[in-house]
Amino acid sequence: MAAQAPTDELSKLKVADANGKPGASTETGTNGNLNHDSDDSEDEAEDAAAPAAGAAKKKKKRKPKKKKKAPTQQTDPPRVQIAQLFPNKNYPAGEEVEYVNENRYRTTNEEKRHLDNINSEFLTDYRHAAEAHRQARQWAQKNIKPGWTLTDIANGIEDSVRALVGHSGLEEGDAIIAGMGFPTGLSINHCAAHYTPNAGNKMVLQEDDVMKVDIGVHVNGRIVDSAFTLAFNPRYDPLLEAVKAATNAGVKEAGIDVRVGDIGGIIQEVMESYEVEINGQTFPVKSIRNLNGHTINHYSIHGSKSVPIVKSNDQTKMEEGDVFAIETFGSTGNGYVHEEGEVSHYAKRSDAPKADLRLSSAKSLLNVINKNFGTLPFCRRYLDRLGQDKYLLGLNNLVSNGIVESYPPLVDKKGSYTAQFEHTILLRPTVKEVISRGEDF
Ligand code: HZT
Ligand code: MN
Ligand code: MN
Repeated sequence: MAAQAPTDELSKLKVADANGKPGASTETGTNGNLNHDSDDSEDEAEDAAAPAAGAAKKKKKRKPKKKKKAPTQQTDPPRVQIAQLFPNKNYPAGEEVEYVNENRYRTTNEEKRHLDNINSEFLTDYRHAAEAHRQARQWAQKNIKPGWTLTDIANGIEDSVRALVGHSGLEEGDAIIAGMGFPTGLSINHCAAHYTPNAGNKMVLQEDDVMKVDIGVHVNGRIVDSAFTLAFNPRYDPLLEAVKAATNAGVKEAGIDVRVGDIGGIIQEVMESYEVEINGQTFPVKSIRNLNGHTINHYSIHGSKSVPIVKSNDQTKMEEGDVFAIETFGSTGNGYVHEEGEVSHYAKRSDAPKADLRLSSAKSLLNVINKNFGTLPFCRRYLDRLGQDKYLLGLNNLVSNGIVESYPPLVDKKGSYTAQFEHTILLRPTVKEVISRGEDF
């Protein structure tokens, strides 16, 4: 194994200028968060205003010359805060798509534009989280190779996310208000979702593996949920293409007043128009019928609406203001998953009962969960890094008492291969914004 561990040392190598939009850094800001490009014209203006010859000599108070600073660039691995790269909170927009049919009027409608404007903090936080997501996954796509351990992959991604959204006024007292939105999913082959390594996991990524990388980033509780699939053997290309096309079809179909069941039908139609040949055997690509997309609420990864990925008569409509994770899964197996294997993912239930806990380890663990995650999903590694140990009895007790929900790995039949692509979309009053869209997917 030519395992190349991710390094914590900041390489001198600079990557793409993050100040993507020309003019973004020229806007005047009031928050003191400007990129201080020194302004030499100030001195020239002083010269021009100098008293004419013969007048009493006035001692010039020259400001010391400031060095011209280049706009800050991202490092490799990414460790420069997104807030520093985009002064005045000018984070890049996602893909903005105009509504169609009866909702065409929304883009220019005065009232809808007003509603959009009063929601600007929501949008700023979402765009901030989405840019961190794009930069962390760019690192992942470039660096993850067969031979890496899943633990090194998870740490590489999570160290990036935390550095990108961390610090700089984003902490209120003790509460961290930006960071991982949920544990990084690293689900391989027949495992479709909710796998991340627990402590001591020595699993190594293999050349013929198909790995779903599902990353959650939140800023002030606005969670971007977006995933892609990595494979190194080109034989999986049609599988990955099927799922990418199916997700894009779902993203395209989504909109205000659209019925979620109709989206499922379109996703399935696109997904199941593909087949994939593996070792001389041809497999139809199936939509995994018991997995679906979902709404996202503030500090809560799953809201009350689902988006099926097979034909369904679910008449639930998408509405203005909804945030959806549009995710589709394709499989060479049964197209049906079940829970199996050691649990890594957990989350406190938002409707958690106020039980009087008998077990002191459960009581103290609940305090740790409340303080560090609230209702955001977490994994055992996140407890380990907080210095917690011997917490399993307490954790299982919280699950038994219905306070914490466990999310076991979701797997199709052994020997099968599954793929996933996922985007978070905002149904803004004026436009649909595919907030997690990048050049990659
Ligand atoms: C649960 C726990 C997590 C939400 C979907 C998902 C990853 O399968 C309604 C529909 C993170 C996310 C979730 F730690 N799940 N998206 N990305 N997993 S889900 C779900 O439980 S609830 C689908
Ligand atoms: Mn996800
Ligand atoms: Mn999701």
